[in-house]
Amino acid sequence: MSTTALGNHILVEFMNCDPHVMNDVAAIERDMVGAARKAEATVINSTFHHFSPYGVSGVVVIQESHLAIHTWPEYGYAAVDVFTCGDMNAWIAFDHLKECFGAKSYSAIEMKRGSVNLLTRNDFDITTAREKAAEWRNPDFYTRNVWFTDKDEDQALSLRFTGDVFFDVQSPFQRVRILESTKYGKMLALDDMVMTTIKDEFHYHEMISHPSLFTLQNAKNVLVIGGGDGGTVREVLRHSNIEKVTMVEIDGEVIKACKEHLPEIAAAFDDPRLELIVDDGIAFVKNAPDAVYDLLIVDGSDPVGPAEGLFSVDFYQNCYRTLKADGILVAQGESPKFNEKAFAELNQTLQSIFGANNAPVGLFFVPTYPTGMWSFQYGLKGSVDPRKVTNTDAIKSFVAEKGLRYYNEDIHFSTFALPNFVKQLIQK
Ligand code: SPD
Repeated sequence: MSTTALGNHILVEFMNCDPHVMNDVAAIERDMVGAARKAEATVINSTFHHFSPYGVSGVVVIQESHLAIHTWPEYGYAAVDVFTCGDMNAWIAFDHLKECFGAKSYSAIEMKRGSVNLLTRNDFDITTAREKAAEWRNPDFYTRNVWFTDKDEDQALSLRFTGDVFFDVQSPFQRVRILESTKYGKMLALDDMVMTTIKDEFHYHEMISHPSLFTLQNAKNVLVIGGGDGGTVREVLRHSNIEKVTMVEIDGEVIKACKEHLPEIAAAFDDPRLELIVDDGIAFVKNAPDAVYDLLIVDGSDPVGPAEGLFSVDFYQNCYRTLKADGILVAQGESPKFNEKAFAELNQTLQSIFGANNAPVGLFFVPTYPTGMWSFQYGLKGSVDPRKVTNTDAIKSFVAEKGLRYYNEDIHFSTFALPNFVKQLIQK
């Protein structure tokens, strides 16, 4: 590729093609993606549409730019363009498509795009660009089809969002964003993972806190690691017996974003019983004294990036040490369907530290997490066990008085009922 142009664009007319192929959206998508791969492009995504009664349009987005097509089967014709940058050879894609489409004739022109001699290079400042994007609001006359996708290599959960970005900051730890999803309202995303949304956050925050607090009955001193959105401490502080909550969140940008844009979740940061520390939770627990906490909650994100250490044996050994004799640990336990390995390994860790019968798992549902099925995993240091509570009347009146929307006395027990495949994942 010449360094005098940014890109190379070939515009192709394929004529006298097989009309059936020209009307077969699946075959055309396969051939276009195949052409990109044959030319050693990195395929990012493809979108193809079949028109009624005939005609296909589609685009393959590649790391090196794009391939696009529009077909008129009734004329056996396809208009194709291949835009490339870097070392990719667009003519390899051309040859592949000519063969796949059975084109008996064709014409093509090649253009260099973005003549470097005519352009001035700017220093591109990503922070300014993101600030500008965050200021932009949809004036309502654009129809958007923008999706936020939380995924691994094989599965995903996508939420449509308005395109409005309220906060977008690359912190030293992760990309922190507040976006607006159409169904679930504003949401916090860390890197490309959904953390919480306005409309379903209560599933998570009620279930991370109330089952263990009703088990302990009179917890006074609580440590929360992570939980920067504030939802967990909001729920813990609903209990009048709590005297002190220490919350240690590594990323101050998460707290800032949620205070500004998710005030319904970040609702208890001003409670005088809360001590908020912006620091590394793993180091905090390592240096914490022995036997001081009634309850230790690990409200971390997934085991990539800054939360990776929240899944280590070392960390949970320190959690065990700093709990009181009858103390309880509750940790964000991942999904037995989305992340079986992390789910099972965490349980093995907890079993090895707290004992095989002292590491129960509670399942609950979060519609905005991949697969919807999520877990909290417990470590019971003493004999106090959430599966054996008897104070259901206290739960009932608390639920009614506080207007809880997920947790109740039935859910308290049913969360610990596990499908067989989950039991197998965590067998002793
Ligand atoms: N994949 C999502 C894992 C959830 C992690 N914590 C969410 C924070 C809510 N306080």
